[in-house]
Amino acid sequence: MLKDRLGEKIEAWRPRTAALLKDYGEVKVSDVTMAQLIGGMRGVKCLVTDISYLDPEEGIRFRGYTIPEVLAELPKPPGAEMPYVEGHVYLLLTGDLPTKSDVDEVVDEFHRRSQVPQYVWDVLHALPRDTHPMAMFSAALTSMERESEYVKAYSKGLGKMDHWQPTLEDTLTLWARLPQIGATIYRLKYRADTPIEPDRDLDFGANFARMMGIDKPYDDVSRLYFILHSDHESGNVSAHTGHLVASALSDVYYATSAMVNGLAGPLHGLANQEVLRWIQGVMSKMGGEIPTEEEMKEFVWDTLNSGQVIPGFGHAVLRKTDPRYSELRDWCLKHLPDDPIFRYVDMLYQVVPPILEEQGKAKNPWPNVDAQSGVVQWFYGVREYDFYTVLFAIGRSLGVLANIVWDRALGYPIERPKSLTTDMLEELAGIKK
Ligand code: NMX
Ligand code: MLT
Repeated sequence: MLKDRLGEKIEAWRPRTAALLKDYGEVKVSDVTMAQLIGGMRGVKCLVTDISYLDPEEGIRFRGYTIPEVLAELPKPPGAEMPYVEGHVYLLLTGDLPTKSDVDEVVDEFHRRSQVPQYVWDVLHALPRDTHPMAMFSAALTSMERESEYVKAYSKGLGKMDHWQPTLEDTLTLWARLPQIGATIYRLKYRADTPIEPDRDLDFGANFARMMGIDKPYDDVSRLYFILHSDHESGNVSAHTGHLVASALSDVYYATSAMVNGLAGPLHGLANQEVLRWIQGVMSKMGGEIPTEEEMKEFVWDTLNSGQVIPGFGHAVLRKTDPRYSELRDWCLKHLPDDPIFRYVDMLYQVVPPILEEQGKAKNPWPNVDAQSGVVQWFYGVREYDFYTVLFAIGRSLGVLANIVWDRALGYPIERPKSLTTDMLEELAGIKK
């Protein structure tokens, strides 16, 4: 059983955290400079997670496995190119590669918990039809807060060491419902409110594709997409927000909704919609023609000179092409090499990095995942690009909630860093007495 396996892992892990805290609590991990304080805490080592680690040169590893390793090692549904999302969930939670029967158990768990309450659909219908899909998604999640098993257990008096158990309950229920909530928002907003019921024989990715109303290989696209976006260590806005909110012992419905709100910013997850919006702008100026490299360079410079960022490029930690970008590019090269939008995206890969280098501001001129993810969705018929960040959010919830379960298991306290005033900084700098 997943819960028993996780329980064993947690029991074995706790003494490690306890020893670090008790015997090595004074060991210095990081210094903080003035620039880091004012500059978004870039590079300050102040969070702990074992779910994933981001190396600036190599990219993300999930539980120690690179993206190609994860895609190769996790069990796959019969005939599928991409692994079960449920297997990835097992890996994120336990740190172990699952067997096929481990995966089957998670598939069953999700089916058992997947019934979305009617009031969620009522909430979504009550919102104005031009509400952004991320706001709809966030509202749907918050509305389910009344279901929290954690809140019920806490109000009865829950020992600190047991907090992870009802948190896991809530987590599994929330994960099980996300594909239907996401797909139903899509069908409500862009397909004349024609929701498609889930099929309880299908896995997470295939069910999502079915409920979106899109044929194969969109099931594999969905599996790939959710796995790639699942986690990016803990400092990014969505992961950090989820962790921060949960540290107040807010339940996972609140924490996930908050995570979604953070992901909805254009410098973070919303960049995937911005990439397609930017490309569409260029296409309409070009009358649908593919620009020459020289013309594309002009569009890029125009954007930069008007003070905007080039969406999908740059990163706070990465210093190379994002391996998630490379994985999606490989998918495009295999399945849609001649797609006109892919040709735009690929031309941007050639054109943008040297321009960002010449401009000399961005520390990383290379593309991130968002530069390459929208084109895949577009190709399979999801052309309403303001929906793309919901897909990111479904994926990101996998890592964020796995982290929250472990935060509770290891008893991490409420997060509360210290702030200083500008006067104090000027005193530290010696400018002011
Ligand atoms: N286009 C133009 N300018 C850029 C870009 C870009 N793609 N990336 C960084 N810069 C600028 C940045 O705005 C800053 O300018 P200023 O000094 O005038 O404020 C300067 O370069 C230094 O920024 P960095 O230290 O390189 O980047 P930072 O760590 O602050 O921010 C991002 C990282 C990802 C927010 C930034 O690269 C960016 O805005 N990229 C475009 C938006 C994007 O693709 N976001 C998605 C990130 C991935 N995700 O999914 O979340
Ligand atoms: C992410 O996946 O969260 C983004 O690449 C942003 C980040 O890691 O800073």
